[in-house]
Amino acid sequence: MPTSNIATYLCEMHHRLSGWNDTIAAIATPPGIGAIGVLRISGDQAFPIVQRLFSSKKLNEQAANTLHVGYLKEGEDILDEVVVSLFKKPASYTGEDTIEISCHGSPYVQQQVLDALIRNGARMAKPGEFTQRAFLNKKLDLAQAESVADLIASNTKASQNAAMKNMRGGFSKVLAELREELIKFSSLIELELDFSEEDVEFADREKFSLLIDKIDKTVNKLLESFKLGNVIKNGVSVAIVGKPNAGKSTLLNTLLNENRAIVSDIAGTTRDTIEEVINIDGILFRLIDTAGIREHSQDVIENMGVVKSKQKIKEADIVLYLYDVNEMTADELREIVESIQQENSNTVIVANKTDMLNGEIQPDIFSSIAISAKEKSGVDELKKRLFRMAGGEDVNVENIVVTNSRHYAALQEISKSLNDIRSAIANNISGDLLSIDINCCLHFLGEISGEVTNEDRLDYIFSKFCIGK
Ligand SMILES: Nc1nc2c(ncn2[C@@H]2O[C@H](COP(=O)(O)OP(=O)(O)OP(=O)(O)O)[C@@H](O)[C@H]2O)c(=O)[nH]1
Ligand SMILES: [Mg+2]
Repeated sequence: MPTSNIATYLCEMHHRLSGWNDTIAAIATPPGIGAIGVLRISGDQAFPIVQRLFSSKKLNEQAANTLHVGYLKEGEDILDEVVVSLFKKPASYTGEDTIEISCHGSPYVQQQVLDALIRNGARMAKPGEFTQRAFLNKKLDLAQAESVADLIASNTKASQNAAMKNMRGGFSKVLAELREELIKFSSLIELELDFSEEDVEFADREKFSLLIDKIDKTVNKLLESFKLGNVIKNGVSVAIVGKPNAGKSTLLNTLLNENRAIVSDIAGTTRDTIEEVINIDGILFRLIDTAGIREHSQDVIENMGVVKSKQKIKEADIVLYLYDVNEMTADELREIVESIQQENSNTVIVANKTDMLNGEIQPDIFSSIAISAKEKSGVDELKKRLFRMAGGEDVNVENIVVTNSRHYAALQEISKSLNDIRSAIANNISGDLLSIDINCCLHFLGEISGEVTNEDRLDYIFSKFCIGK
């Protein structure tokens, strides 16, 4: 057998052993009772398997993308009255023949239908296996497939937007195009190696440098967008800190619009930290109400709370320092804010209880915001400030945003290899060494779209999906 045939044979064997030729089935709708439940079946045997249960029409004679009502029967047992939707390869989500069965939404009925499909030759799908097949059949690249999971998990307008843009091609397409251009140069440089004795240059170094700059610019923009991507995907943590009785818990309640935390005029009311989430214009903020900061408390438990608050200052994305306008001198405020900013420079200073102001408000040293947590005044301005500090203004711009840490890590590697290529060109390094740097860059570019990957890695990525997707 010629080597190429052996390779094809081995590849096919491998696919067969790892189950890629199986026809897979799963319940695609979430567990529990619903109006309808949808099952999916995909693979070469999808039509014959469903045909054995659905006798009223010849399914393979029906046009693609059509719906058919009928009974699903196993022998004389009627499983359910269903609607089947037919998709023929390659024009389906997975790129294979696929049928979706909409049945009544009882978990029992859905399980019966799934069992019948499996008895008739389908295999239970693994998490993400439908999307993994879509990837292997080149319906989506890897970054696009991953955004399918992000889209399913999205819980705000901003995260839905970012996932949708990436799913529809987003940056992986741009990177794939740049990769193609780089491959061309790489092969020219490798060609030079074959003619090394003649000292020829097939790859125009000037054009090559321009391409490297172009890739670098794109990659840097994407790297920068990750900060916002993280905000969109994971939200922003805000530690509300201040002295006992400053009104921290009152502010938390006001921002949440509900009485979540206990408020009292006894200093030291909040003992432990309380966390709640609010959505400001599409971004999620995790508000953390802490125990008041004071240096020496007699109460051991309260002291533990205070230690925790200090830790929260370090960990939080934003520190909101709240003080009582009537209980603070300008000097003391300066001293406290400076010590907080040593731990975390992303702070917003908020003067509270302005409804009770006697005397003057502190001169505006830290562009602080004046509010009354109790009377709910100044709160909109505070929300706007938090939104701005989180970079929220860039959310709705049409820019593509990197939200996935796997992509971020690969982009960092690309950036490093671009620097290596640059210095190799600048130092007139020999072609074979330059080739190594280029291959490194190509490798990481390919990792994002999934052109370069190994199977374990793929299995890991898709295992984080839900079953049925
Ligand atoms: N007048 C006025 N009183 C307020 C305002 N905000 C809070 N208070 C009062 O201040 C007292 C303390 O409020 P809390 O919200 O419990 O203060 P805290 O900072 O959480 O206090 P600890 O949990 O003890 O650290 C309560 O009596 C609140 O009603 C405000 O804007 N104006
Ligand atoms: Mg409190």
